[in-house]
Amino acid sequence: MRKIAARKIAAGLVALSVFASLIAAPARAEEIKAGDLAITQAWSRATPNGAKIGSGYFTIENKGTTPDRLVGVSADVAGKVEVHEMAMKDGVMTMRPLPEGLAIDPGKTVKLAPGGYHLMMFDLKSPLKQGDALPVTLEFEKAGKVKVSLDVQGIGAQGPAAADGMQKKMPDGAKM
Ligand SMILES: [Cu+2]
Repeated sequence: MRKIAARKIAAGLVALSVFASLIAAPARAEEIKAGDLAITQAWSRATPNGAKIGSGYFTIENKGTTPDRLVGVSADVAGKVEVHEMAMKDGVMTMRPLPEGLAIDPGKTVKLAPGGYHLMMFDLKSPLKQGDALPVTLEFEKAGKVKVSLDVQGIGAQGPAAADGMQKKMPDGAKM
């Protein structure tokens, strides 16, 4: 009797966490739509005074049936913005700009996050401050120019504010 009840609860929790992971991203962040693209969880990290380089992250979902491509980024606060990828090379983490831009295939979600794809802002004119909404313009091959604002988190942040708690809770819940 006890066992059955425990199993039912466990099954319920699994269903709940699966459901939570499905709805977490769109429900918790502002979604910006541009044609078939939906951009969510746009965030950045505060920079120390005098720093000339900042980073930016967001998630792009292509809900359409044709591929698109992020080909350029600009921000008033930065002299230049590049889309970078990080990769292990001979045991060393390196990063490099994507010469062809970042492909967003139909039906796919591409996430820019620490340790992976990211925006790199050069020649910052002023430090990025926690709590700021930093406007950047993304340029897509098909969807055109899209303005998004990056939610500036603390200097050591590893994710957008709303998703932070989820990332900590999800792995445990998902294993049940
Ligand atoms: Cu970089």
